[in-house]
Amino acid sequence: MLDRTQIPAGSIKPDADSALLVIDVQNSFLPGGSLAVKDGDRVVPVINRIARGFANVVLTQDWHTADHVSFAASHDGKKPFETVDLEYGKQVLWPDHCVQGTEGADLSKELAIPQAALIIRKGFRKEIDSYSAFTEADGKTTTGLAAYLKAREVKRLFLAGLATDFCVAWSALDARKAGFETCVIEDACRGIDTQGSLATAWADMTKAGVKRIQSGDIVV
Ligand code: VGL
Ligand code: ZN
Repeated sequence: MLDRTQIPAGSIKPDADSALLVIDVQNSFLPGGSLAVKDGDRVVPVINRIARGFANVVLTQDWHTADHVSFAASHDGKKPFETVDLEYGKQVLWPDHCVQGTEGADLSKELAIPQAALIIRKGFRKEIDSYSAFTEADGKTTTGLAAYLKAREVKRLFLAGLATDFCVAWSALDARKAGFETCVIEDACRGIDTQGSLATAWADMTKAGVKRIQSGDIVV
């Protein structure tokens, strides 16, 4: 049985209908950051290399208030990686991260994608998180990204960044819901992997028709 390796290396050529979405490559998620993703910095050279093949690039930035509902510190007696039930569903609680205007929220200085045309900030309202670049955690408030991409006649999305099992996966699932062909570039992402989240995310993405590719599959 063939698996994703059936896509020959170097066989995908980004075209005018393609866009690269670079998710949350921010200091808080990089080594030394408050919610450091293991080997998170390793995605940066991979992303910089493939980005050269894309005319359309959108960056995202997790952008929380200092007292954000997704922070464990905002809930008495709760610790990071525990969960709470909120109006919009189950919320994993995190260490404070990506606070608006702080260094942790800055994009990595090592990212080299000068042609990036748009930065989408998300999770900027105190009461509601947004892992997804498309729709906030209430499942209905839009960031406007799908409409932007459709207005630009983008049909095919490639996702890279942090973290595979949260903001990348939720963005990829919403991209499918919005009707985009969606590829996640596995080696251009790293996961947090709490309570089985990485395996669950890949299972959900596969079921939704998200393609799992490697950076070497892309012609740049
Ligand atoms: C993320 C946890 C909390 C992410 C953002 O970028 O994947 N994860 N906020
Ligand atoms: Zn966050």
